[in-house]
Amino acid sequence: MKNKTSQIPVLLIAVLLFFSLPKTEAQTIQLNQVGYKTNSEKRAFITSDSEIKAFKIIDKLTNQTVFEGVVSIPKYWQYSGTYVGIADFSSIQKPGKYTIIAGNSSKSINIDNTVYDSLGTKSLEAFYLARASETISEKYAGIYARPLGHPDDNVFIHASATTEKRPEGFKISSPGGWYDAGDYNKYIVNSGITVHTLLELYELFPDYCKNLKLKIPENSNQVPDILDEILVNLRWMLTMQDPNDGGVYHKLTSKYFCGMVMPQDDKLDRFVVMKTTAASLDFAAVMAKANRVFSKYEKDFPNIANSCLVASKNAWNWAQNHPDVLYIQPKDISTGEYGDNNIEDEKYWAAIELYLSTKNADYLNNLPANLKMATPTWSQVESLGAFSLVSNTDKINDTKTKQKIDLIKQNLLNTANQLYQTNEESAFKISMNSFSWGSNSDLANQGLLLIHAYKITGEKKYLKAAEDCLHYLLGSNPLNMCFVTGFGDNSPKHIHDRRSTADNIDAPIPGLLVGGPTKAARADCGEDKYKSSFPALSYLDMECSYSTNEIAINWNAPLAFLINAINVINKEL
Ligand SMILES: [Ca+2]
Ligand SMILES: [Ca+2]
Repeated sequence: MKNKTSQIPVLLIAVLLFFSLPKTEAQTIQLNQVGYKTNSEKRAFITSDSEIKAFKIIDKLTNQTVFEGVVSIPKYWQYSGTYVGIADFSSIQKPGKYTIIAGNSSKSINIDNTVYDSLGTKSLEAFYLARASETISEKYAGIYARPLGHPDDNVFIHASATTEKRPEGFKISSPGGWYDAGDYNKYIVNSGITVHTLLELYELFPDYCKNLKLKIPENSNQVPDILDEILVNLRWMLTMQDPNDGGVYHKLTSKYFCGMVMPQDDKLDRFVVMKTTAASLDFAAVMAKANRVFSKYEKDFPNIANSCLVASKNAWNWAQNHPDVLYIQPKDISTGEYGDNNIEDEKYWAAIELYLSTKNADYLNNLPANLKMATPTWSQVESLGAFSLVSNTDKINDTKTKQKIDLIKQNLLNTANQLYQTNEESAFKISMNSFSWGSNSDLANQGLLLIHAYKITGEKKYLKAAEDCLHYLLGSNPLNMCFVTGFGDNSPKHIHDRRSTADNIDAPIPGLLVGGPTKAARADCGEDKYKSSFPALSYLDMECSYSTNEIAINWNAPLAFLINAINVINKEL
């Protein structure tokens, strides 16, 4: 999009330099391997031991050079220990297939307004493939079809969750929902943020979502397919509430992780474990949001919207009466904890969703007036409430509440501005400067937050920074990896996922975002397997690497949000 004409004198010198470069130096080009929309900012990142000063772009169809440019002065990136120059070819807006040549390296480029379509749908269809308690049929899943796993119709109440009416050993039915990650357990707090993120995509872009056709069994009914898919997990979540008191079980799990087997081959007993305040509040938030969305589909799903609201209020009331029940992993359970010591943010999120669905401003009474907004993760969710406010501002009338909401929006923008600043300073143009467990999803969630900043302000800088997150995830990174299975020319092949390991199919299940680089738990494969001590290079495409190469529903949801949001906004521009 940037006009390159002002750089012509520099360009001529650069072109001369280009042809005088030695032809043997080692260097690489990193870019978005899936492709660019015609009006995207387009950059290749050149990491090289010797300085590469120029690049050119060739149209594959005509074999003609269509652009020659200079590589920016390399900038050191401390997270990978590399010097990175930028080759900007944003001015190429004609759809097509191109080759970029810099030094001795070359790489393919796709430019087309449809490049994100396939990943947009595949990232959502991945949820269908993760459904528990139902046969995954060949008609929709192709080679990834599989028999029904985990009926979950005989789930034990664990000792940590007993009540008079549901004593230890009592059995409930809690079928459906999505497997959480590389394992087959189901966790409410992680389901909460995942469902919110997908509902948020729908609330912000309903018309686009209505036209998203997914390969799922419900794709011929009158309901948008994304809502059909969300409902699969919502219905499961509803079963996780104790109807006797409104409290919500933290998770449905076996006592320990099963082996690397297919879902139908895991025969371990399953339990619901401990009601917690965090699970009840996350549940209350998501059910209140679902009430708003599904109230428009009363004819298709009679009483679902109302059931969601009733369930939400009951869970909220339980949390009011049990304000600080934190999750404590029982001694006989060793699966994922999803423990969280600070649940003020969960309260904040649930209060906002209940306010938006009931119009009762009392829910907002005890909200902290000036809360800093962090990029969302499963344990840090105040921004999810803020996002819902952004997509529902038309529902708010009274002045006092409006003032409160303006402050919340400003706090969201403050965070977006920090992210933008980091992006501006970053050699790889990303808003992230730490590599925690699930770093790829952190970046996807930053992109999601930046999209909301764009929706609030209309300022394109936020949109561009959001798209930069996507470029990194799809290949513009020092590992030269497209971090989504089945996409790009270098993507993960050996993900930490029981299905992908046990199914005897070489290619992993497609459309899955892996956790990405982190130094958080390199003992998983053995410290010596990780070749670099730099955090952005600390990644292994091996099954053992659950710290960097696992997949998870709460990681795929922000990917699906980001790629579909950018796809639709781009169509609107
Ligand atoms: Ca449908
Ligand atoms: Ca929290």
